[in-house]
Amino acid sequence: MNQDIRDVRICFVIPTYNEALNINPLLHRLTELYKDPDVAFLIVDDESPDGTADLVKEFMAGDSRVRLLQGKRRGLGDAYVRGMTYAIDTLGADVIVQMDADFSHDPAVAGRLLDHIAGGADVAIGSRYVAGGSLDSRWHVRRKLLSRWGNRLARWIGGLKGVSDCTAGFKAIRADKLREAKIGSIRARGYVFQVELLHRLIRCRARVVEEPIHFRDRKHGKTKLSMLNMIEFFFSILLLRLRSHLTFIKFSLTGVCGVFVNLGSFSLLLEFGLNKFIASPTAILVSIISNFLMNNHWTFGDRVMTGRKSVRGFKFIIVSLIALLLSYTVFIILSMLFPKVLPVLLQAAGIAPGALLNYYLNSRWTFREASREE
Ligand SMILES: Nc1nc2c(ncn2[C@@H]2O[C@H](COP(=O)(O)OP(=O)(O)OP(=O)(O)O)[C@@H](O)[C@H]2O)c(=O)[nH]1
Ligand SMILES: [Mg+2]
Repeated sequence: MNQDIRDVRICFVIPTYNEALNINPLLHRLTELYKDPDVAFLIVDDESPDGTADLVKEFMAGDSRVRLLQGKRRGLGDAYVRGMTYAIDTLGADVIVQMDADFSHDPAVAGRLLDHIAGGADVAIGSRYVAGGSLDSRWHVRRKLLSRWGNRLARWIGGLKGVSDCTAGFKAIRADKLREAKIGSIRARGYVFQVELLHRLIRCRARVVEEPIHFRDRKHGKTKLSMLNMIEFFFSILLLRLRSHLTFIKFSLTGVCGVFVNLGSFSLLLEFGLNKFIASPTAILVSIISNFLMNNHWTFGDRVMTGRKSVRGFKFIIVSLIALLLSYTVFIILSMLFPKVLPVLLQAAGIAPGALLNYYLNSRWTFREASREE
């Protein structure tokens, strides 16, 4: 293990469910390999009926670096969220190593993952699908196909094109990136947790590297992969994809609301006897302000943004003017090219590119995410 990584607090987070046959040999191996007093080993056990937790407690008596977090069984994802949050907030971990308890992940390889972190990576994946990586030949062909296709789906539908092993459960991750990725809000229960976590980390511009590993079949015990997990996997990946379009849908809905706010306030101002030439720009201004507030708090509300709200408001107005200019230019050009076409159709044709540019600039500039500002 690289010297630089020894100055940081490392915490292995290992979820267990009925791993009584594996846990002791695993803890022996890990504590032997990683002797530094700043390394902790957190076992997250969910009331395993086979007494896994009791074995961990026995081990803890001889090595205070081993910790146990117990909870109700709500799936692998939930166990990881609890474990990682505890490791960061309570144990003060700077780097998390996540791995299975069944020896599928070779404890010695964790050192190589940590070397990548010391070298500047935010996430180091123990990868089965990069050159040099491999799967246990004893794995049933059905299991191999499931894993391969699960990965392909995650890459294509989930939008994780740059990563070869998107479902890997063996990773070293910097704690500050996990915080930035707001892992506490991950709701994925089963194995799809790995995909959602990676998706969030990549959105936070995490530097990801992949280290080839040989993935061994579990040493003892039974798999917990269920049909329900597979169904959850498929739908969650679709949702991940939809979520990136969701921002655009919210932006469009905000635009539609803006039209109603504009016309509503225009009529109201006329009711109060205001001159229509003053009521019109006032109504436009009111709709720009309401659009800005909706976008700031709702459309892009889940983004972490730095900078003052007033500055964002100013940028929003500039973007609105640029989009207006584009719409108007398209309208003029089309009016010259097709003088006989109904003006309302030409006006509608102008709105489309204006709205797209409006979204693009607001998303990339006005409401830009803090992590994208380097
Ligand atoms: N705490 C907790 N751990 C779990 C849960 N489900 C699985 N695990 C643990 O998560 C790790 C991965 O689960 P596995 O059953 O090995 O899943 P897998 O590696 O895809 O499948 P096999 O190795 O073929 O059994 C193991 O250490 C399990 O004990 C759970 O609901 N809660
Ligand atoms: Mg396993």
